[in-house]
Parts: sequence; C-alpha cells; structure tokens
Amino acid sequence: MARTLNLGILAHVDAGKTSLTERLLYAAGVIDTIGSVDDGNTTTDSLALERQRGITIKSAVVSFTLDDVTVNLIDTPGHPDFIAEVERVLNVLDGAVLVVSAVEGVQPQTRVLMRTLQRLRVPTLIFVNKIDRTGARDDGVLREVSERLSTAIAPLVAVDRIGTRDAATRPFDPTDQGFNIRLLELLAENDDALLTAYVNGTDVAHGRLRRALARHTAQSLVYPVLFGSAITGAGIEPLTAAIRELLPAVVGDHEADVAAKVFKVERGPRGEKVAYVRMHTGAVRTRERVRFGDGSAEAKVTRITVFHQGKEIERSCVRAGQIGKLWGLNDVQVGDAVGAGHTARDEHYFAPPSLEAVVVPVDGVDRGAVHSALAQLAEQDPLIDVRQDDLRQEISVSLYGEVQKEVIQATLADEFGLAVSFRETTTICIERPVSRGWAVETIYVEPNPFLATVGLRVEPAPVGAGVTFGIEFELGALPPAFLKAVEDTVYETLREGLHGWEVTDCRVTMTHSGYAPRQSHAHQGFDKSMSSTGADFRLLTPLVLMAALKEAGTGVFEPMHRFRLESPRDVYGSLAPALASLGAIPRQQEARGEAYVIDGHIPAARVHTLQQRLPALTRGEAVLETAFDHYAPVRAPVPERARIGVNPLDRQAYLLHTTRRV
Ligand SMILES: Nc1nc2c(ncn2[C@@H]2O[C@H](COP(=O)(O)OP(=O)(O)OP(=O)(O)O)[C@@H](O)[C@H]2O)c(=O)[nH]1
Ligand SMILES: [Mg+2]
Repeated sequence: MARTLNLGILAHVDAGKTSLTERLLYAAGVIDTIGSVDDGNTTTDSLALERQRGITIKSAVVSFTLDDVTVNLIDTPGHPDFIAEVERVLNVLDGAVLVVSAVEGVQPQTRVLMRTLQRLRVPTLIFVNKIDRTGARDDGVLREVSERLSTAIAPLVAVDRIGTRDAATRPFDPTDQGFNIRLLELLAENDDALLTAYVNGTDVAHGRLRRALARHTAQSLVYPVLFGSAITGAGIEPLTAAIRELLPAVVGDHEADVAAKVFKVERGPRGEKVAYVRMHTGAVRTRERVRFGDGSAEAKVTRITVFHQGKEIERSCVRAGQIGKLWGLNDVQVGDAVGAGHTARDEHYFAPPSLEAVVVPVDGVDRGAVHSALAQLAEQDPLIDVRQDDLRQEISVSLYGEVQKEVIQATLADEFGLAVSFRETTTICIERPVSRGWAVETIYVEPNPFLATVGLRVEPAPVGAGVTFGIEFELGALPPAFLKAVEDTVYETLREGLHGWEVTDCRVTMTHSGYAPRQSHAHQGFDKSMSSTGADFRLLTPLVLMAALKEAGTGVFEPMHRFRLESPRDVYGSLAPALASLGAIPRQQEARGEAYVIDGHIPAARVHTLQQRLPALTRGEAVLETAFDHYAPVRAPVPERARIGVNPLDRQAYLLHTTRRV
C-alpha cells in the first residue's frame, strides 16, 4: 500500500529550511545539483521576490520518495511577518522537522512554533543545522532545547569537529550501553513495560527501544534530535533515516467519503483559482463535482495535479493521504473543507496581525483597482484584513510587520501594475469586556422596531478564549435559522467594539428569545409583516449586543512583544535609557562573555523604531529577536479606531441604515 508523509519544515528565519529542503531533494535523487538560497536558484524559493531577497515568503510543496513512502515536503517561511503561511499548513501535517541553528540556538520564534506543534500534537524531529559554521555549539544548544522547548528529547547523533567545515555526525552506536540506557530512561516515562525493565535493570534490545521511540515520537511524547549541515550535507543520512523510520506515514482510506482541507490558494497564469488540498479520506477525480466551504458551494474539478519527485504532474485523481492542486473551485477559500464535512469557525494558532497601515495609491492609480487587488491577496491570505473606510475614503491593511508591507507593495507593483505607498504603520489594539452587561429588546414592545425578542448578556472570558456564544433558554424554543442569525451577527458585531477595536475574550449568552411564527391568511401565502424573518434577528442583535457591551464597559489592550537583545557589553549605558524611552520592560539581563543579553517586553508599536535605532546604539553589533507575546492595557489616552460600520449605539443612525420593516 502506498504510504504518504506530509512533512512540514519549520523554523525561525534563516535557520536553513530552504537549504535543508534542497539537500533532502538531492539526497533523494530528485535533483542533480544543489541550488543555493544565496544564488537564488533553489527549488522551493521559486517566486521572483523570494529569489531577490533570499527569504521564503510563501510555503511551497515538493515531493520525493523514501523507500515506499512518498514525502510531500512543505517548506515554510521563518520570518514572523509570514507566520500566517505556517498556520495554514499546520492542519495538514503528519510530521514536522523543526530546524534550530547551531549558532543562534533556540529563538523566540522557535518557541512559538514548538508550542504550537506540541499543542496540535504534530510528531516532530528537531534538526540542529549549521554545525559547520564558526561558533556552532552542540551541548549548549541541546541544553537550550531541553530548557526552552521540551525536556523529552532524544539526541540520536554525536558531532565531531563542530564549528568547522569538516564537522560530521556520528549516529550513536546501537550497542553503546550509555546511549541505550539514556533512551530507556526517557521512554520508560510513558511505557510501563519499559519502566519495569528500567527499574529491574533488565537489558532491552535496541530494536525494541527504536520501535518504542517511533511510537512515542508519533504520539508527540518524545522529540528526537539530530544534528547536521544543509550546506555540507553532514548528518543528512541520519535525518532521512529518522524521517522514514520515526515519523508516522499514513495509508489513507480511499474508499471512504471525501474529506479534505484547503491549505493554500493561488491564482494561475490566467487568474484562475487553484486550491492546494490535503486529502484525508476518499478520492477526488477530474470532472467530478465536489462540495466545499460550509457545504453549500459545489463545483466541478476541471484539473488535478499532484507532486511527484520534485515535479508537478497532471493526474485524473488525488487520493487519501496525498496533497494535490485542484482547478475549478472558483469560490474556494483557504481553510475550507472539501467534501461533506462542514468547516468550523477558523481556529487561529498564532497571534493575529498587530499592525495596520493605510494604503495610499500613488498619483493617478485607481483606488478601486487597489482595493480589488488587495482583496485578491487577502483571499490567498485570510489573515490580511482589508478595511475600506467609506467616510474617509481610505483603504487599510492589517500587517505583521515591515517586511510584509514591502512584500505587499512589491506584489501590487509587479503583479497588478499598481504603485502604492503606505502611511505610517499603527498598532491594532483589541477590546475586552471589563464586567458584565445585559440588554434585551422584546417583540411588540416599543422602541423595538423588529419582529424579534433578543436578550444578550456579555461577560469577560479567560484570556485567549476568544468569543464564545451560548444560550440560556431551551434549545428548540427558537427556530435554528434564527438562532444562527443571532450567533453569526454576534461575531460580526464584535469586530468593532466601543472604541472601534475587535472585542475578544468575551462570553455572549442569549438570555431571551421570541418570534412571531409563520402566519398566512387564506390564499395570501406567507405574510412578511406578521411573521419573523432572519433579517429581524440580524438587525436587532447589534442594537442589543452593543447596549449590553456598553453596560459591561471595555478595556483597550495593545500587543506586546517578547524580545531578546544581545549587544556588546560596553554600549549598555546608552542602550538602557533608549529601551526605557520606547516603553520596553526588561525582565532578565545577564552578561555572557563579551555580550550582554536583555530579555523583556516591548509594545509591538515600538519594535520597528527599536530595530531602526539599534545599529547606531550598538555599532551595528546587536542581535534582536522579537515575537508577539501578549496584550497589555494601553495607557491613556485610549486610542479610538475609525469605524467601518455605523455604531449601533447611535440608534437613529443605525435604523436609518437598516431597512425598517414595521
Ligand atoms: N554554513 C551554513 N550555512 C547555512 C546552512 N544552512 C543554511 N545556511 C545559510 O543560511 C542562510 C539562510 O538559509 P535558508 O535556507 O534561506 O534559510 P531559511 O530557514 O529557509 O530562511 P527563511 O525561509 O527566509 O526563513 C543562507 O545564506 C544559507 O546559505 C548550513 O548548514 N551551514
Ligand atoms: Mg526558506
């Protein structure tokens, strides 16, 4: 039976993911010469912009075989500005290789990625790359991995001549008693039979340990660690062996109903939409109609390609376990389910973008064209939020950072021929309710103009809980379509809170409901003026919800980054006041040889300024790493965001904008 392993390569920026991908393809015999990121000729960094800049921007799929296993490798970008690309592939992985640099070690972004892999229980190998570079460390990095990523690690190779061009790895000898005992000790933590053997001091055959290691790796209980160099090829063989042996390849059920997930959408040369799907079960054939999205959309698949030995080839069918590209699904979106299953509300694993910038068309460029081009980019990248502020005639986009901004600008210029500039980047805050609030509007009772009763309670939910919706009356008391109208509108309304920011970590409970049942006079059919419709609920909900939110009150929070700043010791005197003036809060500081390392928090809004000032403050010798960490209350004055919609708290304006029915 053909087996498939959908394997993600994840790491912080510049760790060597793309170079490693190239190396693995070479080792598998898929390519004859190894491309280089620095020369801009690797297989997976295929976009012009990627080649120019030497960084990965979009995730890319490439395939090779290891014995009987087809590996679909997904090379992801490491720059935090493109974290959305990583997020989308997480749902389709059978396993991952988390790359750590032997020189830079575990970075804040490495921790962000590892936490998510752990949470999603993705079986993961840790690959410590760049052992050939000066300054490469083995024990030091292992210590960092164990302290900051996971204590359940199983190093499988030793490194000789680390930090030199000749650095090489040596797999631990299966007859090495010390190695076997360390492995046994680790595996015994989750295996009673092995624990007994360990306690009794019984010898366990290496083969049995290795099988247990594969089992525990597959369950994300243990993380094997390998070392090597993507550039010299050292340690690649043990890595391929571990991918083959320790990560769980799958045999999909081809006969079952189709269940698949869309993890990437791109536009083909003629502007047609192409969906990348990971097939979980079943098979999709060309000319077959498939359902996707919430189950209501349906379209005919016109063309299928799959990845095969470094190439993309046309097929008439894509099966369970495989990754394929589908043409013909014109309304498809990233995150859609394909098949009978419904798509749940998108779960996000990483923090949403914390910045936004107003896009300004350069002389003569049409604003409408810019808006539709951005909307196209947003459809490939669901985390880009394009907002059109009708009052001020402005378009703004949400962003992760400056590099993403430059990429959007270059893409608009290259692909759409649109020149734009950006106005200053600002922070996207969030609102959280500070207490409980409640409001109700009752059917037939003034001043409720709608044929519906809606009562809503709003209260704070734990940090990170997002928005949840529940009901407090008997299920069935309200027709499901009306309930759904209320729920959908609740989520929609909370996108703009009392200060215009998205409201989160909030529990909304529907406390009261009521409707006018369908009535018809003889021969007259359905009478809209006497019976409730979904619109009554959709229009009334914002009025009630915002009134409840006003009673609860909200606090505005700004995104904070965790930073780690390494700089020469002697510049600390000028660095410390500069950090303080940017609102940075140091948590830990320590001298490390000639360097000084500061760990702390800084408002996301100030990260870019810090990056710009650092070279002058530190003679260009500083290394700064930052990653989103949490939201903190903003200090007064509370920033207000311009609203897109009418504020339902202004009842008159709101009713003018809605079609009043009664
Ligand atoms: N000496 C040495 N250099 C390496 C190694 N792996 C990668 N590099 C270099 O490190 C730089 C970054 O490599 P990439 O492969 O682009 O790293 P990446 O993780 O794909 O980077 P992003 O996709 O932009 O996050 C390039 O200059 C590579 O030549 C290695 O094992 N040894
Ligand atoms: Mg890359």
